[in-house]
Amino acid sequence: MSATIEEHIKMRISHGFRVLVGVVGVGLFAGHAACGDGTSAGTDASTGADANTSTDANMSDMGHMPDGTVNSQHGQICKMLESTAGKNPGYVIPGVAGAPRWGFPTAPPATRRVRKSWSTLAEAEKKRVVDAFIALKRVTTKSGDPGSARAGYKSFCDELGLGGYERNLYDFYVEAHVNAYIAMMTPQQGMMQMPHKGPHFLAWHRYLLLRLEADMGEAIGDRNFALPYWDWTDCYKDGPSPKTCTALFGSGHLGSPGSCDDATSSVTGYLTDQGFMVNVAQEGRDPFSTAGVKCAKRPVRRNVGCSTDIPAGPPDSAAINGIFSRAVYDSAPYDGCYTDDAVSFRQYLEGFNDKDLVPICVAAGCGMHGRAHFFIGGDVQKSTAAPNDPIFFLLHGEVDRLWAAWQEDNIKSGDPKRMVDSGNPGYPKDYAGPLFNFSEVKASDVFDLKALGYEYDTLPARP
Ligand SMILES: [Cu+2]
Repeated sequence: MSATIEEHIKMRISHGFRVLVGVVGVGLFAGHAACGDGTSAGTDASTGADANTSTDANMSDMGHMPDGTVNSQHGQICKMLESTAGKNPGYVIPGVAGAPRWGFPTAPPATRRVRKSWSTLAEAEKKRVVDAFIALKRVTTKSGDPGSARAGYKSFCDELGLGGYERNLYDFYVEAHVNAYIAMMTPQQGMMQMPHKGPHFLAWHRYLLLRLEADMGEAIGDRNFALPYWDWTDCYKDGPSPKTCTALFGSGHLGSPGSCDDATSSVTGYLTDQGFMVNVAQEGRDPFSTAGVKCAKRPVRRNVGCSTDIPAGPPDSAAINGIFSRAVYDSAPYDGCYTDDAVSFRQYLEGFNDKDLVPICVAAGCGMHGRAHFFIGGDVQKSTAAPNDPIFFLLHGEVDRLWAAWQEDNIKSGDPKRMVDSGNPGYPKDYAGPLFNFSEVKASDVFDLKALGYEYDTLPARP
């Protein structure tokens, strides 16, 4: 079994990545040999009565698997990658190669933008943030707004003949995120460039937010606009196993948390009332192909607190504390299949769990960032088009903030080994290279957030 998988992976990697395979070959194939072990356990059918939910989970953003052990997880994630081998030689790239560095300061900024916790904003400030998201939907190639030229990206909807929509600066981010999955493990995106399940996870999303933040600021005419973040621990104000998060939702801004009665529960409230609609989504079993791309207008979907196969609530402070004991940024084989007691910071924060978390969280992908996605449900959980819900960007603001805190600790430690690459000890230097779809930026360009002109109002207390 593992030999077959290795052949598939080799096929996907193809000639363009032979050098890369040479460098990380041992780790890469060690990882996928282990995937074979998990696959042979054949647990993907053992999802029981919860089959529908499980199918949704299989195609989710996090590669979460609903049942069983780490080994079955390990097998299924790799199995999905295997199933895509050779299928998508001609996906489209929605980005613009060589595009300007959105959001990058041209000189050291005199003042830094301060990203604040969503729950500390006044109602009017929350509304203004939502207005900025809505404004991006209105920046089209024809609108003539500043930045409208950047809305001229290639869209899956056009390329696949599914009917177009008016391309705009918001849906660029949705398409870029879908594309990040479809291109996984292709010649265009080797393992070390994967925006998910690899070392670039944090850098790629940091850059995505940086660009979006600059676009939002431009759209509302405020160059100092700072994107707020969702402090996951705020939801525990609702109780020890929160089923909702009153700190996050509101009919006057982000809208309703949705309902558990309906898997396609639509967001109601200001966001939807102002005409914020999904234009391009991804549904279906295979997040690594274009087969599940859907192009139809509809409201955002949410099912907050409805997932039953993870602990209730987003990551709590105990879970968050766990990341600060991870001394190494990332470790071989640098993938989402890897599980080890010494799991790296990136793997832990992305949500591929250490074995010691199995009892509370049996599935790789339901820890940390993955768990937050599951808590929101709907578009954020069930699709690679997770950025369709603006909450996605607040969620990733928290991920970025936790990385910032971890970086600060490692820089402060004074240990020269820990200071390598601006506080990313263990960062695989050979892979600090260009980001997928944004080749104008290297991962190492975004390591130092202060040089990028922003900071967080607070960093979490460390254990
Ligand atoms: Cu993502």
